[in-house]
Amino acid sequence: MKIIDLRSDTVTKPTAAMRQAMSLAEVGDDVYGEDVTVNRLEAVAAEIVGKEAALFVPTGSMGNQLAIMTHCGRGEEVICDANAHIFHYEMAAAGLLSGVQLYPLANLHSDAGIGSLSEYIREPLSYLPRTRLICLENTLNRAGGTVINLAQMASVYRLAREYGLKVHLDGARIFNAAYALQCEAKELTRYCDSVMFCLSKGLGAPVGSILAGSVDFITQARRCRKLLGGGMRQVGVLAAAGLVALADTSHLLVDHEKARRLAIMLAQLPGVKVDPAAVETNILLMELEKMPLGQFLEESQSRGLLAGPMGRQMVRFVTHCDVSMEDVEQAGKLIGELLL
Ligand code: TLP
Repeated sequence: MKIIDLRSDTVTKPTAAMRQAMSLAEVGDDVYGEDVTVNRLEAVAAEIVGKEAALFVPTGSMGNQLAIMTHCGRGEEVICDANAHIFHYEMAAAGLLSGVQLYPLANLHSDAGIGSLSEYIREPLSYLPRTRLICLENTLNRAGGTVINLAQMASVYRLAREYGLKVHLDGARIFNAAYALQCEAKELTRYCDSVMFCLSKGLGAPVGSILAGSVDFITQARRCRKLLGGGMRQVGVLAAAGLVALADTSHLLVDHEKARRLAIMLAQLPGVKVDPAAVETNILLMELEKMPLGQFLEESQSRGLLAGPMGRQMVRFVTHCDVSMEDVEQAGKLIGELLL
């Protein structure tokens, strides 16, 4: 049975071009700074997001945690959206590794949320924690891959500057955001001090993410990466795939069309709620009105369709380059049959 895997864009496999580049990659010991392929990837990545320097890290989670560890001191506070990946899916690492407290705000990623953000920045009183960092996520995974626009990012950055805070952008899917906004990734990352983006999601590389920022920031983050056991030696074999991934990101736009197509199909079905207008990128959330989530996921799996849970009654579908438009239409049909 053919499997249509819409659990995540993390399931994408390296292309033939990536595998070839990996097999030919020139490598060296990256802890000594001698892996020329890693050095090239870091230079290219820094340029793409308009930052002075970049660091190749094994995962997006490590990139985010290095940013928190580098920007913050113990006992300080990080404001984030209540849907943020760093809050839900990073194993409480911010508290565990950096000794910071997350302050998750409902709907931070909205005009209203940004409008009231200053209320949550701590006053400089001796008995309060110190706010140090605002973490944004574009696209916001848990909200269904939604996008915050340039004006919203600019407002947060301006406010952060006013209060002497730093801004970190979890841009795991920054290129999806940029395509949705019809701008360059660089335009978005102007409004943050550091950014993490993933090579191993919709871009299809097998492993790896990038953390970018100022030279000083990356120098310190590199020390923290070693501290966490992330010094990776001859890792040019992986960086080579990352370079191929960054050479052409335009297929992400097609992924957005696939998600919209699926949303339109699902919106017509009984027993579920889907808002096609809410689908801005490659992630689509479907609310089950009657069927228990576990039952839906089991029955769709038995028909060859994999999806993921998001909360208690929400199913997440993520489109990517390893599923075709036909696969997506087939998925829509299968779900229609399952819900009958
Ligand atoms: N997201 C994964 C799961 O962890 C939920 C997925 O399937 O979407 N930031 C964002 C916004 C992410 O979506 C993810 C991964 C990460 C960071 C972490 O990246 P990795 O998995 O490389 O640690």
